[in-house]
Amino acid sequence: MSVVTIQIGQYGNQIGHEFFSTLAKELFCESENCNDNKNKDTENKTAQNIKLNQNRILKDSFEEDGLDIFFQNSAKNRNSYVARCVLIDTEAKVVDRVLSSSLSSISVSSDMLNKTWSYNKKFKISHKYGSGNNWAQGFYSFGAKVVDSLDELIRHQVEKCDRLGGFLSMMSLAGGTGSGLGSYLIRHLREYYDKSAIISQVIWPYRSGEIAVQSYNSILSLAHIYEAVDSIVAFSNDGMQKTCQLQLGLTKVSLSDINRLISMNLVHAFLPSFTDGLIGSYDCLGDYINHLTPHPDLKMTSLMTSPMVSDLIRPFTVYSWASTLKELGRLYNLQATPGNQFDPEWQLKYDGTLNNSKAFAHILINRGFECSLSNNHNTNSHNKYNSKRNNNNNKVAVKNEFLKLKSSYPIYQPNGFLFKHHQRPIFNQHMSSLLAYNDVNQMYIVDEALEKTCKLFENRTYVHQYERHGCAVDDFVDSILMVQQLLSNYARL
Ligand SMILES: Nc1nc2c(ncn2[C@@H]2O[C@H](COP(=O)(O)OP(=O)(O)OP(=O)(O)O)[C@@H](O)[C@H]2O)c(=O)[nH]1
Ligand SMILES: [Mg+2]
Repeated sequence: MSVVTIQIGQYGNQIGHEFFSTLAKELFCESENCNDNKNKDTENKTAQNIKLNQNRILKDSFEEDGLDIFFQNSAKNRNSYVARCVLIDTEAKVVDRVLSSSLSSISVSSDMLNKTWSYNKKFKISHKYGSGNNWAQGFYSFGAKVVDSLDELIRHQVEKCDRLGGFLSMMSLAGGTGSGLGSYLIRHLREYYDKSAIISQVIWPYRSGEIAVQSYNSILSLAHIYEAVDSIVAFSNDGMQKTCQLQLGLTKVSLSDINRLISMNLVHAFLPSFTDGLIGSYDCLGDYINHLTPHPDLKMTSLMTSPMVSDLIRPFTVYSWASTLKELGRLYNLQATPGNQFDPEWQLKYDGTLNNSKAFAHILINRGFECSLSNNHNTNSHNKYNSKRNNNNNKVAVKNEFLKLKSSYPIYQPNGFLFKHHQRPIFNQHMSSLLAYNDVNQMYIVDEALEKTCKLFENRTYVHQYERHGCAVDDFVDSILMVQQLLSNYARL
């Protein structure tokens, strides 16, 4: 099941590049963590060899599957991979930079096995000038202009997939191209690929106004993509900045730091993982959508990962499932509880306004040694290896922390908490956990953007700039109503 990624606008292209680089680093690398030497002394040589072979098979299929989802093997060189991706921006600068940096990312180190990745230059569309942070310019002026060429490129990428697992689009909500042209394209995609999965990864702007009309753009794009996509995976620049400070200990946070963190979350979420007791091929977007956003009214999701440690202290960090899951629970509760530290003003403003005590669904993914909850379901090769490796202490720790995490947050639907795992460690960490959640937490950002939009719109501030590109006052009214409905859907949880 392969996924075609579509990078739109500055954010879309920058995060897309970081995402593919993180994937490549992970999948090209002979992870030393895969070769578990820890129990050397207690096991005889034959057992060790069996284990090493099992690890190798497991690792190979993980890497093969992971690569096949997001990359195509180059016909000329089997060590070189081409991202299954279409790149679009209305100005050439960012796309060109991203294209050239992927071409120069040729690895020479032995642990990367001399594998390389790049974009295919033919799959880019760019123009001279951007959309000037104007959603209407991206949607109305550029949308119709570029949609046919885009269609063609996307169709070509789809034809290169043995089986299409869906589309992953990446864009900001606040700019003009990503939000405007991106919304146009996503609606168009839905018309042509009505049965395919579409996940849109978006970034909320910094709250303290980078762009005067950012709330307009955010509300217009959210309203225009909501129906067309299956899930929205959203991060906010403020939230990620705080996470960089809290988890990575950074004092000065750049957009690159934020992008690196977002990419790690996405890679954790979409690389292969298994559900106990389920046999079958892995469908990264489908599995996410089926569990987290099966309801058409509730599609807002986000991700968090633990442990997130800086490269500097990673080699000196001692990992355990108990501490990893405990940390995840702590971070989640920090974010979920009114009075969270991610945004202190939220407490003052929203305490009690929204019913922020409920989630619709969660997915927990554990990656690394002895990560499974059970050893009873030998239904696929992964579990078979895993069960042999499970040591009781770790299993108990995983189970205890898992149950705590599960019960710390009431979930609306029965069986709303899905547990997934894969024994292959990632990010050079023996163990790591990701929580994907569909809950009311993000609603404070939506609510705030809506409030700002309504304030501006009351006096028709800046509206003429949108009308110039064919955006009617009714577009604003419909979008505001749509987002109000979205808020009330979550408030009912
Ligand atoms: N995290 C992160 N945010 C970014 C990045 N680039 C832009 N943004 C955010 O995206 C918003 C602006 O959107 P852009 O993606 O720059 O706009 P665009 O889609 O290129 O549209 P135009 O430039 O108006 O044509 C702001 O909220 C920025 O903070 C990035 O690399 N990382
Ligand atoms: Mg731009």
